[in-house]
Amino acid sequence: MATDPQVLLIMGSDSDLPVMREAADILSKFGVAHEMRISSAHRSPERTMALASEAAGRGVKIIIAGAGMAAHLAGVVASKTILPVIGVPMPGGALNGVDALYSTVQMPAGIPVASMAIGKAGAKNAGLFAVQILALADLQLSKALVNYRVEMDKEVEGKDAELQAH
Ligand code: RP5
Repeated sequence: MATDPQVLLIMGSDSDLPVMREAADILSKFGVAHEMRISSAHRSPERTMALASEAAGRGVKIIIAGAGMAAHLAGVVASKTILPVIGVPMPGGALNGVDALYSTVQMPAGIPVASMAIGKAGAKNAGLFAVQILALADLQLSKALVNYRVEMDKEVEGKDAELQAH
């Protein structure tokens, strides 16, 4: 993106991209400038730590980190920045994301990671959670979030009306 990113999305592998796009799509929908990067806590630890430690200086406000299996990415990123870090556990592998969920959510005291659900729902919520944090200091974003909820409510109502008609 041309504009300075407010949200930095880091994923451990390009295989995480289809899931992490859910977060990026939400950020695009709300007009939040973001940047997507691939960097692994295990395969490219120095690059990952540099991305995390340089983020605040680049104007980034929130980091979303998605990884699978022994998912240390969100925790490692959180250890190198005081920006809020939202973790997204990836599905797949022998344990289908439960390993990544535990790795992401079970942070020892002192270095928090806001862990979302496994997979696309978690990635989408990571995007929304980032927008909610930014909306604390942005009235336009908070209005857009209220509108998003109204639309969601209408959608459920529409589906219920359809069901009642049959
Ligand atoms: C993690 O290992 C990545 O985040 C990915 O979810 C998982 C598997 O990576 P690949 O073998 O598909 O590159 O580090």
